[in-house]
Amino acid sequence: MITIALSKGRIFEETLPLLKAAGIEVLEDPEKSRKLILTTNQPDVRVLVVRATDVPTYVQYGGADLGITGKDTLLEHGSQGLYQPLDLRIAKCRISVAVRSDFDYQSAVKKGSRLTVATKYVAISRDFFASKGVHVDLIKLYGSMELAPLVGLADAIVDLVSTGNTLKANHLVEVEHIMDISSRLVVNQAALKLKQAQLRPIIDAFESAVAAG
Ligand code: PRT
Ligand code: MG
Repeated sequence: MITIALSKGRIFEETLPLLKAAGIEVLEDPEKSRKLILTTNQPDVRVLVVRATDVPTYVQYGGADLGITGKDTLLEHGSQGLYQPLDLRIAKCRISVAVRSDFDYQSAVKKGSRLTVATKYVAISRDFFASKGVHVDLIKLYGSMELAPLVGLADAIVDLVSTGNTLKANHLVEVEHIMDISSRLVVNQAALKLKQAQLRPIIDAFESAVAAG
C-alpha cells in the first residue's frame, strides 16, 4: 500500500493533475466527503486528508509514504527524516513582511527600533530578521495575521501573499519579500528504500509532469 498525505484546498486541487500523470485518480471529493482516507483508482494507493501543517509530520513518522507541502510549512517544521526530491511548482506564492500603510518601516529599521512581528512563521521570521540585524519580538498566531497591525497587536506581519488582495483590503503594504514559495514533494526516507519499486514510478511521473509544465 502507498499512502499519500495531502491537504484540502489549493494543494489538493493543484496536485490532481500530477497524480493523473502518475495514473492515479482520487475517487472521492474531500470538499464533499467527510472521509479522511480517500480511495483511488489504484487499489494499492490511498490519499490521507490532513491539515496542511501536519503533512510533514505524517510523512516523517511514516503515517504516509509521500506528501505534498508548501516550502513555508517545511521550513517551519524542519526536514528531519524527509527526502525532498522535487519542487512541484504548484501553489506558488511569496512570503513577505507587511505593515500598515501609515507605518514607516524603513525608518523604524534604520533607527534600530525593536519591532513587534505577528506571524504563523516564527522560524522563517527569526532567521530573516536576524540576517538583517533587526531586533524583533515575535508573536505566534495561527491565522488571520492581517488583523494584528490593525488593532495594534504588532507593527508588522510575516505572511504568505499571492495576489496581494488580502493585504490591500486591510490597508497593509508589503515592505520586504522574504522568499518565493511553492509546494514540494516529500518522501519518508525509510519508505523510499523499502517501497522503491512502487514509489519510483510515482516520483518519476511527477517529475516528467512538472518538466512538461
Ligand atoms: O487553512 P488552514 O489553516 O487549514 O491551513 P493552511 O492555511 O496552512 O493551508 P492552505 O491550504 O490555506 O495553504 C496551503 C499552502 O498553500 C501554504 O502552506 C502555501 O504553501 C500555499 N499557498 C499558496 C498559500 C497561498 N498561496 C495564499 N495565498 N497559502 C495561503 N495563502 C493565503 C495568504 O496568506 C492570504 O492570507 O491566502 C490569503 C490570500 O492571499 P492573496 O494575496 O491572494 O490575497
Ligand atoms: Mg489557509
